[in-house]
Amino acid sequence: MRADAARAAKPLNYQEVYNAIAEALDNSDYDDGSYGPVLVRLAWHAAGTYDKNTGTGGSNGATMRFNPESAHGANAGLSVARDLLEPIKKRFPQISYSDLWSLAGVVAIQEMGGPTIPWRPGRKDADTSAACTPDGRLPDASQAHDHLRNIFYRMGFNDQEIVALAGAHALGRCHTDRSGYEGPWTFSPTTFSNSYFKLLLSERWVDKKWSGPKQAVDKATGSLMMLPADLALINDRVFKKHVAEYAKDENKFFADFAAAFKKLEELGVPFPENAPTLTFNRAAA
Ligand code: DDH
Repeated sequence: MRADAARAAKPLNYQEVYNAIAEALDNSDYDDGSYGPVLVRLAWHAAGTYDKNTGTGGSNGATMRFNPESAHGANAGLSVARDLLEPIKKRFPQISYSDLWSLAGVVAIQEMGGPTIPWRPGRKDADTSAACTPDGRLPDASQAHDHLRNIFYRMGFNDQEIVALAGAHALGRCHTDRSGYEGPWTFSPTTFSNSYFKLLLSERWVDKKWSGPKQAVDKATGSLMMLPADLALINDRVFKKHVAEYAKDENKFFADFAAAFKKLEELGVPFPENAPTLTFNRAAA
């Protein structure tokens, strides 16, 4: 048997795949020093296309490999994350792209100090672009609470889950050459924490003075940002109640985020009946 074939026949040890992704996260020349945030965004955009009424979209299929989905405006910049995972796909050819992308989200969150997220393998890749979802299924950052509810209710989430998931904006930043927006949400964009909720409530958010799209900056330093869709979480009574709860209680946020992110990653996935639920040890621990 050739070496490749022998490797392909061996059952996959997902903790080994986890460790390989964890090793690829740090790069001092990229953004804030980690590919973690953009991997989380890849996992979320692959899954967040789900429509519970038609059963279409979701992380199964990894249809963002294909045009037109790869070229949807919301997915600008995500080729960075897909390309980063390519050598890992080559090293572990048995894993599907759709499992690899969703596992990468789990790895990034855990390695950046977030909660343990139970994960199940079993996603299968689509062969052609025929399964690509139409543009417009992911949230539009310029819009407010009604839009958020329409988008996330379509996936099957409730108000509390919408707020918990938005806490991922503790991580990463906006790039003018991707979304058109600019800046990070928190002072520690490679650490998973409840800072996003704390800052939403503690800072004064004012319009950024620039020729770019409407966004807010913190009045005190001008170095942090909020999208109109972020501010919608404190301009709506029900959303704001959850923001306040998560700002006060990080453990509660971690528990609720882990549950909601697992649900997101599993939307519409026809797992084999015997698919085990796995949890992974942190490589950095
Ligand atoms: Fe987000 N997000 N997101 N987001 N997101 C952006 C970046 C990141 C919205 C818009 C943007 C979630 C929800 C929303 C992450 C995770 C998650 C950017 C900037 C925009 C714009 C992209 C760029 O310029 O590079 C909107 C709108 C919503 C919403 O309305 C709810 C959710 C649910 C998650 C999640 O992971 C569960 C992460 C991480 C980033 C940082 C990416 C990076 O490269 O850094």
